[in-house]
Amino acid sequence: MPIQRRAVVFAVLLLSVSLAGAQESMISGVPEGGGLGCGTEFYDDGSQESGVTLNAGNPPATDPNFILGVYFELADFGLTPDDFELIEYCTPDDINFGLNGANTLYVHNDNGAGFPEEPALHSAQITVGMAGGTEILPVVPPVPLSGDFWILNRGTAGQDTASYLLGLDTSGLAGQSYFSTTGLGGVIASGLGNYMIRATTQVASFPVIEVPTLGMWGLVTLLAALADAAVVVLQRRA
Ligand SMILES: [Ca+2]
Repeated sequence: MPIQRRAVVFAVLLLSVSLAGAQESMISGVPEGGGLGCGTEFYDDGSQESGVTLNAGNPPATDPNFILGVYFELADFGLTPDDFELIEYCTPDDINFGLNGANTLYVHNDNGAGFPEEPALHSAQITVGMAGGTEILPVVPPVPLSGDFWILNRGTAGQDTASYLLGLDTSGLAGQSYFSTTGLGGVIASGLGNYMIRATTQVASFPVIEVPTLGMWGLVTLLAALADAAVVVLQRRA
């Protein structure tokens, strides 16, 4: 990266403005197009205007208490509890922020009170920050979802400290994006926009239970066996 550009990026990071909450910050970079065309459940508009991080300039990518996540409520999408499963999730990487690194996304059930609960149902690594394009994360085999759920970008041991970042849609505010600096129980609604994580679900593929077909001779044999058993019982009682 040219020295001037690196300096601009560094300055942008230092000047990041926290608009809501103490440590949720918007960061800026160079848009390189793209657009998020994936997902069946989402709250963003598909175009990434910015990025969001926590503790701008020193994002705690290794601390699991630091969380950027989307709360997916079934009622918003006409989904029925216990009737669907997650097959994929995705996030954009359409802006060059001049930094690049691994982040880890986690899928959690809601605890019924509007907070994600342990344990994570699925996790996958993404690489964001250099406009690498949409990250699509397949879930194989699909994960059954019993109700409202969350997908979180959460600090994870071993990650690059400077890489904690998530795509941000500032075109609206759906109210389903949350951040935390104190773990799962401390999530707070974002005031910056919609964090860009999308889910793809399908109607659950329940396991098929095989019922053996008896046929005529099988049925006769079964009835004969039951009759024998009845005779034995009667003889014992006599
Ligand atoms: Ca947008």
